[in-house]
Amino acid sequence: MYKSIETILVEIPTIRPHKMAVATMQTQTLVLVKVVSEDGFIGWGEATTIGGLGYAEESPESVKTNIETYFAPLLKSLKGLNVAQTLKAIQKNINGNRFAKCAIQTALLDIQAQRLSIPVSELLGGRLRDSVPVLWVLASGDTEKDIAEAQKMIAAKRHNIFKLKIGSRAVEADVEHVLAIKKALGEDVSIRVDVNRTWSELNAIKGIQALQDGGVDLIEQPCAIDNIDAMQRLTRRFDIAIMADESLIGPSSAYQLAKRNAASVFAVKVAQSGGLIEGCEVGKIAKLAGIDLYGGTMLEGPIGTIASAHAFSTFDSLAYGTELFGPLLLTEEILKTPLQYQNFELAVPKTVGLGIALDEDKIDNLRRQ
Ligand code: MUC
Ligand code: MG
Repeated sequence: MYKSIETILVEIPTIRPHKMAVATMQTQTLVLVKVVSEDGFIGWGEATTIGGLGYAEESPESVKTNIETYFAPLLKSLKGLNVAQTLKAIQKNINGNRFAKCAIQTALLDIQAQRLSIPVSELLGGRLRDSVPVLWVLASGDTEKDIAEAQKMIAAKRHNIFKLKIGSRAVEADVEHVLAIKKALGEDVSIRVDVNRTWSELNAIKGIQALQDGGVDLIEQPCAIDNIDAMQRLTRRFDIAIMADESLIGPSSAYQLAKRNAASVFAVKVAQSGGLIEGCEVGKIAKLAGIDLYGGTMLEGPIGTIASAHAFSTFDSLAYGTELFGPLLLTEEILKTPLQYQNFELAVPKTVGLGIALDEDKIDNLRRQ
């Protein structure tokens, strides 16, 4: 059924240093997976992460090794199965490795959607929208530079919602930085913050109170990944939206977080969920629990970004929009036609499969040797 599975690491410098509490990125390593089926279709998937092992449990190198050593031989050995049965066989034979599983699943769905002449969104239950709102992340590390960057984005109609990466300075310094940006951009511009799990619960109470009073709209992952009790208490204590990001790793954890009222918003990431299908399952759990949705990113390049957009286009409500800006942070384009960002939104292609065409010469030039 599948005759070749190739994992390619591509190194692309970012347009500026991207400073987060978990890592400062100057280059992003895209993890691209190309699958060729025996009936002649080519499917692409992506398993990009942030900061090596700084963010999640899989690194670009572990994904490549595990796909080559375990996923590829398994896929080549499976005969006569449909996509659902193939994914089931992967689940049965391979534990963990959500990013690698997401990349392989994306490529198989890309192939199947091409075979059926439909966009990937239609395999996932069907799109409810043809574009998704996209915010921008301010992470230069400098307040004045961030304000200037945001003003440029608003003027160009690229983004009008901003997320600020905080958590590496003292709470007071972070609050001062965020509120200066909020004041400069004005009432109508939504400001959210991502603490990337660095606050203790006491620091969180102090920081969230000040940010809520200052007009910030959302606090992302204030406390440690496993500190669900703190997330629950903060969600109950404050009116401001508290969003789970790193604590949310697929449908079972979505169920646990929902059951414990440990977030008012879920940041759905297809790689963290273990695939596009599982990302949609997280969306369903949120819907049933009355939790709002936000489309997250692992700062993927265009493949993971558009795959996520296909999944998020099927969500009933996407109350907090998305952060699918990954390709815009990179200095090189690996598509023959870039993704379409306009009027503060990203278009979800209507053509078959993922609806993108890779520039394989460019990929060859950028690949890690
Ligand atoms: C994260 O924690 O949300 C998403 C956007 C960004 O700048 O960093 C990522 C990771
Ligand atoms: Mg986050």
